[in-house]
Amino acid sequence: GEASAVPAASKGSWSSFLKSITSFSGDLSSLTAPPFILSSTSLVEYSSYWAEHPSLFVAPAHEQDPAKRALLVLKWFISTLKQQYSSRNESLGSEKKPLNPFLGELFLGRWTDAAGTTELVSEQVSHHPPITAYSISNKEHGVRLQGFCGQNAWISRSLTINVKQVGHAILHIDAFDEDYLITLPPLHIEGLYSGSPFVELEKSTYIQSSSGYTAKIDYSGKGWLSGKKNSVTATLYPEGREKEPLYTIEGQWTNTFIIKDAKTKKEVDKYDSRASPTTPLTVAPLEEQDELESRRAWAKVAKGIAAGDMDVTQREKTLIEERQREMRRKEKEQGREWQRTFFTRVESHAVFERLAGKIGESLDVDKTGGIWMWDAEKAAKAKKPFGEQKY
Ligand code: CLR
Repeated sequence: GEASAVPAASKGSWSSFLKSITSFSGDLSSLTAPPFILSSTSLVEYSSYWAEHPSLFVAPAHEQDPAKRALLVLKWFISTLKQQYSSRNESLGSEKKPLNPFLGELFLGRWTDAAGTTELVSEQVSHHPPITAYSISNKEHGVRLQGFCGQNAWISRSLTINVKQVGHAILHIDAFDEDYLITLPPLHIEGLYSGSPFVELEKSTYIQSSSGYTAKIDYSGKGWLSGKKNSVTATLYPEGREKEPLYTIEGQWTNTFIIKDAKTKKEVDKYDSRASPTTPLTVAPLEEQDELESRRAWAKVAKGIAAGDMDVTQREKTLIEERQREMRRKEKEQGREWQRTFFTRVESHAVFERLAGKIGESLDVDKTGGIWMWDAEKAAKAKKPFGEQKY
């Protein structure tokens, strides 16, 4: 069998965890995992993976040719996959179980680099089902990404956790008043048996632009087509003309991919993640953070996890959960609902509906607790990080 990554003292708890999940399906936050596989990072922080290379994020805003612009959006999207799906393996040694965000939890920050200031607002807008909404924007370049997401999971007999992502993201480019609808890849978690879980992406996703271009991205892993792990291929084509691609992409999202002109087969661009360092996100110091901000709210739990002290971890987690239950109880009693800080639930989403139809997507409102939209009015009133009052 595979070499085990489970610490000797955790062998028992890991095998009982594996036994307990064999018939699991539904909400991943309900899984109780052994301490060694817990991370002290809340899932609300994962929204930051979308823009750890701010220059790639804003690049499309400066391309005049609409096809090349769509290609730059595709390039940026593929470049984010490494942070999204393999950064825990790199920083923590394996995939870990993130903290379950509480309703209203916020993660605010900014990247400051050659692309200027790129701001991140991430908010847990629903607890049942767990849904995170986010907005990432760079005003100087006129680019904003808005989205919301959740996960549905089930286990297959081979001890693989299968995850379907619900929700989507929309990138808006002011200069061209253009939108790109981005769908999210299904994934599965392997390596559970040996205690070293990792993510593999599967099937395909789309990026549909309002300017009439479609990108289809296909994912495969080890022992599949190319045989290499984290493989990706993509084509960019004029909407409805899949057989007439303009550009093709091939490679591995964890290291390099090559972009070719589909007609001439000549390489036009390439991306090497190892040669593209990320820009670190700046968050306010804990003492300046709001009580709803993730790192401040979870600070004691995080300390417990870091110290391997499960008593402290459990006690502090329970405190947060009890406070949340009490708040929900009061709201129910008074017939009101928790007011989200930056987002609002809306009945319909015109941009989404216009673009989704072209790629056969639909909104699954039941699974996302609604359609979540950035609310500029709320944001103007909200307290911002770094002591600023206005957004
Ligand atoms: C969240 C949204 C991000 C992309 C992303 C990456 C990894 C996913 C995560 C999402 C959701 C939670 C997730 C995680 C990988 C493992 C983790 C599915 C989709 C689960 C909850 C951990 C299960 C516990 C085992 C490791 C024991 O944009």
